[in-house]
Amino acid sequence: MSEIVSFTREGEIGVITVANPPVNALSQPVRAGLKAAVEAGLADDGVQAMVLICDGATFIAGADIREFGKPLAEPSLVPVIDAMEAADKPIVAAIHGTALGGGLEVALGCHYRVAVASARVGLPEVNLGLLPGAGGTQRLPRLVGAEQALEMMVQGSHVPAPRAQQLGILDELIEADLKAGALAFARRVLAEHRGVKRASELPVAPVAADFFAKFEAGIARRMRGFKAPFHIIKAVEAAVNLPFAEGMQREAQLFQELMGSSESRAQRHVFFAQREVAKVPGLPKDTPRREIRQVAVVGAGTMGGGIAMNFANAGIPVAVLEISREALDRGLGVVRRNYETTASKGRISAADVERRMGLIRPTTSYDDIADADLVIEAVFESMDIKKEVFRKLDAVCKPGAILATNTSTLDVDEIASVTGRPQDVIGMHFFSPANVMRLLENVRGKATADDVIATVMELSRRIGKVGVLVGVCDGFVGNRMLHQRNREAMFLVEEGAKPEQVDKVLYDFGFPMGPFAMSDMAGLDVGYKVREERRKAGKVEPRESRWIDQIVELGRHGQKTGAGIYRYQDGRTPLPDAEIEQLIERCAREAGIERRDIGDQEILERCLYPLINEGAKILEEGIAARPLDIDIIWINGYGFPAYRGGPMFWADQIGLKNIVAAYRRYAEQLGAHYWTPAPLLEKLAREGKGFYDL
Ligand code: 3H9
Repeated sequence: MSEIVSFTREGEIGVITVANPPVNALSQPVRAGLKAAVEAGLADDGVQAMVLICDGATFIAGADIREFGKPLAEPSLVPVIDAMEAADKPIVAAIHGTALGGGLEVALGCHYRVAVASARVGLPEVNLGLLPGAGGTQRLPRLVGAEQALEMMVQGSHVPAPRAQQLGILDELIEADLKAGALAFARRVLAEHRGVKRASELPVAPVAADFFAKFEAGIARRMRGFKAPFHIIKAVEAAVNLPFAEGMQREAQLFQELMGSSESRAQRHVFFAQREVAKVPGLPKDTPRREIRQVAVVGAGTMGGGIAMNFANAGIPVAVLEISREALDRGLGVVRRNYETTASKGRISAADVERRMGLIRPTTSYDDIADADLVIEAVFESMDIKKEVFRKLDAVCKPGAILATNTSTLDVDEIASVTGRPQDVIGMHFFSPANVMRLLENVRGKATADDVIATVMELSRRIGKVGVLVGVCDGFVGNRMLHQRNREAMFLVEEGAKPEQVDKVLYDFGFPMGPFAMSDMAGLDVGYKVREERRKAGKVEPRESRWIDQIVELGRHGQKTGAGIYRYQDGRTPLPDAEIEQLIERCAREAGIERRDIGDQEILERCLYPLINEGAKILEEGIAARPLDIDIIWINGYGFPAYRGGPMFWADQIGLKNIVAAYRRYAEQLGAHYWTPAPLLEKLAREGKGFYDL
């Protein structure tokens, strides 16, 4: 037997132990080891039943995703599981940690399943653009019914053990030691002559004739663009309508289709990238961390309140500072209402609301935050005000406290320069709403110390965020790239596209909404102020599009004023507005632009290629360390569809030479100013490489 899978005996019970850290993934040696162990148990006359258990932090967490896309090394998983299920000696899966994907499928192939109460089980393949391909789509519906199985697989949810027992996935919860409990359970199975219970031999409960069509209609909008959820429905349909063996064939065929799909390739890339961002190049793994036991947030506005909620949610005490009592009460009132709304939806309890509010300590005095290990400034976006706050923090905060700014546009180094401790200063750019959005751009200044970076990156995870480290520049990574897209979107409309056409092209590409619907939601006055500041500072662009500014000057600031680029009858649904169309036509005439019909492909290229080009500049300048950092920012902060893998991954799929060729075409048509490819983009295209070859 291999060291990775061992077979031992405890009296009449054979114990199969998997030890393949970190998550006991089903790599080839595990599959081969499982097969050999079951054969050993069957061949040994002294063995009457078997227990399958795992070492380390978890039961098997799934197939080894790193093997995907490579030629399959025998044995494949399905025959291994089939052999386990076919065994005539009972096999008991003993689960702790997470039994996920292929891991749960192995357990479903066992005759019984027991687990500790803290364990969770699930079939999350959908998150990798896949479906459970080792019998999960056929066995789970036989245990829990088609609807429950579909819910679990389409959501990819991790079901807590007590709930899994109620559903019939688990036979028993073990209160004390898992191994001892599983052995006792196996002995009881023998004593009670319960024999082997094979999931594949169970019938599937029938469903209504229109059940699958209705289920599909129910997820169609939310899951648009993703392929796997719809393939999962087809597989479960097969479980209901076909004998087990035929259902397995259908599952295999659908699984193979997904495995070869661009959607799954992209989602697998995202899975690893999402973990890779936490590892900062050049920052040793053992960099010491500063301890963060209490936090303070300066500013109780929408942003400050949202930021504070993240810490309270994670059980970390957080002080919130405002200048006036009134502003403080208003801010914390909003926080309380947010929590109460969540509680009213049943997502947290009333006691949770009080516990979290209890962790938030309001104050109007800087002296009260002197002991904080981390202070996050979230005041009005003005350099002068921020500098004033940092001078005060420098004066009162204890030595070693981390001083963070939530600025989204200002120079972190300039803010740090007013303190006597620039090494302790860092940017933590939360996205709005800060208690919901998972992205956190952590901005390293010139002087930021390594242990400050390491601490903040780790803390990001602790508060449930995806922290990505970026450097200082105008707009950092996300907004700097967004600016490129928004500029072209405005030009396109001036040249003849309709706002709703531009929005539809980007919505169909997979964004949750187009740039104009997004601007209306965020408020048009925000961008207006930025542009005004730029104009005042004499920063004139070679081409300025004035139509959105004229909309703002009409008092139409977006959804909050009931009208913006669109009009809103119900307050939320954007409707095209003839008045705005006329305004756009007039602006175009005044700018001497001859309007024309613009095709969807041009809209897509002109909105997204400049994003990629800016990404290339960001890489060249070292503002982002790797293309994957940019991809994760865009997926978590800007709704870039995960099934396209992020802008840089997507660019590689299109081929950089095709993007450069489009740049040349647009340079001829529109001038070179905005259409000169970044040197890095041009170089990679010339060499026939992609960003991920860097
Ligand atoms: C499947 O099963 C297909 C079958 O239906 C059909 C087959 C025919 N493989 O997340 P963490 C690595 S599809 C390889 O930071 P946590 C991960 O990259 C699979 N590696 O820990 C990281 O490596 P590193 C269905 C894997 O404690 C390290 O383990 N299963 C795999 O926060 C630690 O991971 C899933 O989709 C894997 N399957 O969370 C489950 N999983 O240290 C995916 C993890 O080098 N996994 N790694 O960066 C998870 O959801 C979480 O990892 C888990 C632990 C909850 C298990």
